[in-house]
Amino acid sequence: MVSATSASAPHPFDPLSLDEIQAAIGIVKKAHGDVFFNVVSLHEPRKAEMTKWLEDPANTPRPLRIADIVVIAPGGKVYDGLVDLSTGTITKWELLDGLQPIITMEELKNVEYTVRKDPKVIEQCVLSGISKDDMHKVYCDPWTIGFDERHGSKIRLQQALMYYRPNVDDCQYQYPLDFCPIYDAEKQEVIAIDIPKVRRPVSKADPVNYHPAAIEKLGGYRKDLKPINITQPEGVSFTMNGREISWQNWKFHIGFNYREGIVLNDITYNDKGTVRPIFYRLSLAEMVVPYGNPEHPHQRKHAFDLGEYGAGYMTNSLSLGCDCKGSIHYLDADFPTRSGEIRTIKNAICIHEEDDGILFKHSDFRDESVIVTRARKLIIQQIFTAANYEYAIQWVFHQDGTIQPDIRLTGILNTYTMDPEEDTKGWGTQVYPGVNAHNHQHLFCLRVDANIDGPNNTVFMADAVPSDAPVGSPENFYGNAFYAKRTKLDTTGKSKTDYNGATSRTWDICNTSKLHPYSKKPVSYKLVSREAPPLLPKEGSLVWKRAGFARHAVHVTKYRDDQLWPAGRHVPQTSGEPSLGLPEWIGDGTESIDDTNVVLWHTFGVTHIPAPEDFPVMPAEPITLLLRPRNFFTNNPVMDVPPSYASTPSQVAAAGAGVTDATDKMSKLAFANGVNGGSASCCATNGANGVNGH
Ligand code: ABN
Ligand code: CU
Repeated sequence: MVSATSASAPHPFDPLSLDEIQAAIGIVKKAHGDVFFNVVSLHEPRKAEMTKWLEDPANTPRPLRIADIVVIAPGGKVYDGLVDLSTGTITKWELLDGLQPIITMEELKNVEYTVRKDPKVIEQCVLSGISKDDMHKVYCDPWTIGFDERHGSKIRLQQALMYYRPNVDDCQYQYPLDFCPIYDAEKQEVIAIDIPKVRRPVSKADPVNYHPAAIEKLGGYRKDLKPINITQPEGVSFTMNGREISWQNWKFHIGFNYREGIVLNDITYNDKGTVRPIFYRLSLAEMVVPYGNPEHPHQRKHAFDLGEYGAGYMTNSLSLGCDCKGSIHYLDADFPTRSGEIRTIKNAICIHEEDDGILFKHSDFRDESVIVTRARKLIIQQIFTAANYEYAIQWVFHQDGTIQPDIRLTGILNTYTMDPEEDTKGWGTQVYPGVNAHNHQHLFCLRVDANIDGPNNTVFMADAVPSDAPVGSPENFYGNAFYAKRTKLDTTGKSKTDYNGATSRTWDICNTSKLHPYSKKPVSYKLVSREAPPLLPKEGSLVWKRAGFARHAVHVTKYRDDQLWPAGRHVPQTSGEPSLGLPEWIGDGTESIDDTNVVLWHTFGVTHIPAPEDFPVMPAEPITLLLRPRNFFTNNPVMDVPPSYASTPSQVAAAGAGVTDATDKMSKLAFANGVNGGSASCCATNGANGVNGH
C-alpha cells in the first residue's frame, strides 16, 4: 500500500512514482499471477473532485492515487483494470473482447528476431537477391497491422516492414524489401506473408549515409562554424515545486504518460495579482500518419503513433548540449516492463528558457527615441522516436500569455522499394535510386480542455470576411468594409469545422459571462493554426473510419471524465466500424456545448510529398500553432518586462540622460565598438553605418 496522506504525498496530477508502479504490479501479480504488463499509469483524478482540491488543497481530501492497468494474460486475453493504491485493492478487472492494447517497445523488438529465422521469410529474402547466409543483415520495423479484414482483431498482429543493410552502419531505409510478413505476437511466429504481384529485387545502389565516417568520405564537415554558447550565469528564471512550474506569471503542472507524453494541467496566469485559470489540461492526444499509395498492403500503413505505440513509451533520454542547450531542468519517466520490472527513461522531459527575439519595439521617426524589449520563452520538451521518424514536441510558453505547441519532424522517411525506372504514378517520389518514399500526412490531435476564467466556455469560429453589403450601398458605400464574422459552435454537430486560409479562420474559446471593459468582447483564447490540411484518404477508407478525429480540423465536445483519446482507448487493430472515440462522443450532433465545460479537439499537421532533400535523413520540419489571449488582458501584458534599451523624446533631447540601456555587451563588442568601429549607441533606427547593436 502506498500512503497518500504523508507530507511527501504526490501531487494528484503526478505520474505514478516508481514505488506506486511497483505496488500496483505486486497487487495485480498476487491476484492474477504472471501476466504481461502493458500499461501501469495514473488513472487521472475525476475532474469534479480534483477541481475542489485545486481550489482549496489544505481543506479538501486529496484525490486517491489510482493505477490504470492493462495486462495481457496467457492465451492473449486482455484485461483493463484499476488498482486503488491507498487500499491496495483492485476495483475493476474487465476482460476485453476483440480489442488490442498499445504495442510496447519490447513487443516490437521480438519481431525482427523471429522473421530472420523464419524459413518462408528466408525464401523471400533469397528471391529478393539476399543470400540465406546474410539473414543477420535483414531488418524489420514491426508496425501495428492497422486493420486487415483477413485476420481481424482477435489475434495480436504486427506487420514487418522489411529492409536490408549491406553493412551494419548502413541506413536500412535505402534498401527496402518488397514483401511484408505478418507476425502473431501470441504465437511469436510469422503467420502469413504479403507478396506483391510485381517483384522488385533489393537495390544494388551504393549506400548513402549520414554518419561522420560517411560525411568525411564526401568531403567532411563544414569548417566555418564558430561556437555559440548559451550562458545563464545567474541560473534560470523559473522555479519548480515538485512538477509544478512557475515562470513569468505562468503556473502549471507538468505530467507525463505512456501515451500522450507531456500533459500540462491547471494552467494559470497571474494577471497583476489575480490568478486566472486558462486551461485545465493540454496534451497531444493522438496522431495518425496515413500513407497514400493505393497498392496492397500499403493501405494498412497509417500508424497512430500515440494510440498504437505511445509518445511516452517511445520517448528519448535527452542529452545536454544536443537536444537542448542552456541551463536545463530534467524530469525522468518510469514505466513498467512486460514482466513487471521498472524501466526508467532518464531526462525524458527537458525544461529550459531561450531568448526569443523582440518582444516589442517602437521608435519615433521624429526624434529617434526608442524602446526595445527582448522576449524569452519557456520550453517544455520531449522527443520521441517512432521507428523511422523523430518527433520533437515543444510546449512553448511566451511572456505575453501565448502558448505555442511546436513540433519538429525529423528522422528518416518510411520507404518502399522500386525499380529505378519505375513510374511512381505520383503516389510517391524516388528519393534515391531504388527508393520510393510514399506520400503521407502527419496529423496530430491537440486536446484543449478549456478553463478560460472558469469552466464554462463557448467556442466561436471567426472568419475575416468582406461586408455583405454591396459597393454603393449605405452600409458599404466605398466597398472597403470587412470584419470578423463570428459563428457560435453551440452543438457538437456544428462544431465540426475545417480550416479556411481564405478567411484566416481561427477559433475563439470564450467565457461569455466576462466581457472585456474596452472591447466589450468576451475574454477568450484564440486558436491560430494555419497548418491544418484535410485528411486526404477518402470518406469510407480504412483510415477515415479509424481516425475519426482527423475528419475535421476542429471538434468540440462537452467534458466527460475518461474521454481522453480521440481514436479510442485501445487503438491497434480497430476496424473503424464503428469509429471509436470522437465520432462516438459527437454522437448525433445535437448535444449543446454552449456555455459549459468544453473540450476542443484540433487536428493539424502536414501533408508530406517527399523530396530527395528529405533523404537519407530529414532536416527538421517545423509545425506550429498558437493559443493566444484575446480580449483577455486589459492591455499589453508585457509592458513590465524590462527593456533592453529605452529612451524617451525628452531623454534624447537631453543627450541620453536617464536612458535605460541593458543591451548585452557582446553585441556592442561585435558590431559597434569592435569590428565596425561605430558608436555604441545601439538602438537608433538607422545607425549611420547601417549597423545596430541588436
Ligand atoms: N511509425 C510507426 C511505428 C512507430 C513505432 C514503431 C514501429 C512503427
Ligand atoms: Cu513525413
